[in-house]
Amino acid sequence: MKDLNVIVERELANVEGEPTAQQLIEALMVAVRELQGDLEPAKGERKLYYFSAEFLMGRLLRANLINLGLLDEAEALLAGYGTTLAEVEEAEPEPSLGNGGLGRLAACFLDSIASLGLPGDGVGLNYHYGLFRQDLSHGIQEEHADPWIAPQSWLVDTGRAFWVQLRGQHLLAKVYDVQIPGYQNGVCNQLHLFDVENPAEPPAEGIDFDKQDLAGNLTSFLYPDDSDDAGRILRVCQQYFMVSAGAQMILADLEAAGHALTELPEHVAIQINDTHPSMVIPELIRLLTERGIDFGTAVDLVQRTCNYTNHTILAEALEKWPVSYLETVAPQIVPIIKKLDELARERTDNPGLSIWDANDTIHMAHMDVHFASKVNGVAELHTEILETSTMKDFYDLYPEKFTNKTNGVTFRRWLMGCNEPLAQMLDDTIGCAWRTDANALEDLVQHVDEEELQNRFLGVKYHRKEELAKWLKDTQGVDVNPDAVFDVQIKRLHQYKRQQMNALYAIWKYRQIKAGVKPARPLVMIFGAKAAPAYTLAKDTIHLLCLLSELFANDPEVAPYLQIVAVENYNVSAAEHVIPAADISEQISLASKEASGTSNMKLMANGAVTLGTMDGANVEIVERAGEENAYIFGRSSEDVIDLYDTGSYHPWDYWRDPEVEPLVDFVVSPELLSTGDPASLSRLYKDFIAADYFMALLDVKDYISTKERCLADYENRNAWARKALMNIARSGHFSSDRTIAEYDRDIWHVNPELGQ
Ligand code: H53
Repeated sequence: MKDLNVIVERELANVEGEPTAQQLIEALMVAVRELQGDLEPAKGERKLYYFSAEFLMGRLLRANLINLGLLDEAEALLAGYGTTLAEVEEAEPEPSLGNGGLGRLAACFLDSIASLGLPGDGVGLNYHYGLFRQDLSHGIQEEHADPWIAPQSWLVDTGRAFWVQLRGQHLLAKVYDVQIPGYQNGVCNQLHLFDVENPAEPPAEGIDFDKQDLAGNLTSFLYPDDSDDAGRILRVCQQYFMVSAGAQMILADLEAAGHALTELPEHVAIQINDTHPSMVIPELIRLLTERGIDFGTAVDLVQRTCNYTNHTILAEALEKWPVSYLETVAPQIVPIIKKLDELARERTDNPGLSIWDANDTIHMAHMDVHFASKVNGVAELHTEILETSTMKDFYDLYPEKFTNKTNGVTFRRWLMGCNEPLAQMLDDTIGCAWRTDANALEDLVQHVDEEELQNRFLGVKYHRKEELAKWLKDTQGVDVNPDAVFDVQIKRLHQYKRQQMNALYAIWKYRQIKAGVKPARPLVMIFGAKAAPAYTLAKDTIHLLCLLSELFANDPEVAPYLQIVAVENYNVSAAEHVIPAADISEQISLASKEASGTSNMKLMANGAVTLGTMDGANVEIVERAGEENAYIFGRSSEDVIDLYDTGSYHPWDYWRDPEVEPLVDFVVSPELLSTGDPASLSRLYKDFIAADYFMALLDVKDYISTKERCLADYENRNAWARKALMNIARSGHFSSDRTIAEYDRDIWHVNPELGQ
């Protein structure tokens, strides 16, 4: 049996003097990789392949040590070198293979699949420069390449490769694996990441690259700028590269296991994560027919194998590609898509459900719904909206396909890993059962009235706030006061998530303070958000937040009471610092627009209280935590859908309100214009008064008064602690172990113990 200490010692044998953090991390990575290499993948008759354009894995050393049951041993080893894992892990590069919720969900799912002992691997792309590294030093978002692949990384070169025919060239897709160990169960599954053979060097500046150099740049960046045709075609190339290599790998595995191709659905389940991997459907059909199976049979086999998860009702995220793009990228699948469209038209005469529309546009989600076995939304409300509104005609056609699978997060990373003091408090109060079954957190309900526990919780939270303060000081040079309320909004920057409404609150609070209304306690508003590089209004909002941050910091009347902190380059590692320290969880999307949200779940499990709308999974969170333990405001999703349907929302009905107008006007005030970019600020201003597509002004007054009520309640520290404890106690439902067990029960049927 190999031993962590022995391998680390072997790796450090040639180091002279004290090893650096970098050397310690590398030695530990080698050791963990070797130990994981000796574990077996989960086995069964049927195996899941989870296809996703994003896997936001985060750092893996701590997570893997936890799952291997070696965390204490590693800490003891590091103590021998006078250091701790928390200190050295800052040297571990974070793979940035995702944007936000969708990618992080995929990572949580892989952890749960392995931990439940289910046969299931991830399939994705190995972007060399990831999403981008965000630089806020000039008060705007600047993007840089984020090369994360160091000589010691978690990638294992498998030596496998598949040829993909793309844009008239043949490209070799090499397979790199990232090991995915289960939680103390001896299982190790894999995430397969495809990569081009000869990747190009990183760009010297920014994130632009030669879009024509397909062979070199195909796996350079996640979601290359798609504001022009070349960028969009490159995205389609990435998607086809991923699904073609993935489909070939699946058929190769099937045949290697001695099965006939006609047995595909008995041995394989495919999950299509959003529409990015949708071309796996025609590609698999193509590969099967190429291998002698007739078209009708191939369609049936693929349909019984594939399932689709929808993560959004925003039209922009439901991909539609012009036929001409597909003709350019992969003409070999175009006749197949044509035939699938014809089959779909035999099933319905509703032209709104066609795959190939009259404008020669291919609707990827339509192809998924027609040719997948199951279609799921990611929270109860979201699935209901799909069924009754955005996909109503599909639901009427195929009611049996639709199912809800409310998202979840892995408590191994998001509680055990990132918040040891809180985990220890839970162990001491209710025992350790919650570590393998998050539902056991429910036992905490019996203790929420204990003053001693409330005080201990407040102590843990304060300690985590001090730690966040130290991290912010070390990484960004920002001072924050741990006695302040930490009010946290962490998510991609998007108008539907309404960071701009939160900015209006900040303006309101600033004006209050300037008018002499001093808050009982300082408020630190913490934002973590990246904007898509081509999304102008989102970048304008970041600029506004940076300007407000500076304005408050430089005003001695305001600085002691109000601060905005924009966490630069917000990513998984930053989240692991911010989430345990949060008091308030801002979940303020326009009702009906957030499919689920997952930061809401992580923050809940770490004892933050939700301030939010009845949207996405917030609904289920509040249902469990109790309305008295959350702060809910804003119009309902029914009202909002009705406003859209009738076209009756006009911002000008709201912004002239005497309480709202000064807030909106402040966006173009001399205070901000003196240091800000006038073009950017006036774009935001005009958007508020003339468009406000996501109705920030509709809810802003209710938002402000609810937030004030929340802040007032915060002053009763023990009553607040009780609310937080109730949230933790009722968070078990949002474990991705529960979500994955449901996917398996209703969709995949891969659990060898349950049988098919
Ligand atoms: O997926 C999360 C949801 C969240 C939703 C997000 C998402 C992306 O991150 C990217 C594309 C997309 O269509 C949806 O916005 O509400 O929690 C996981 O389901």
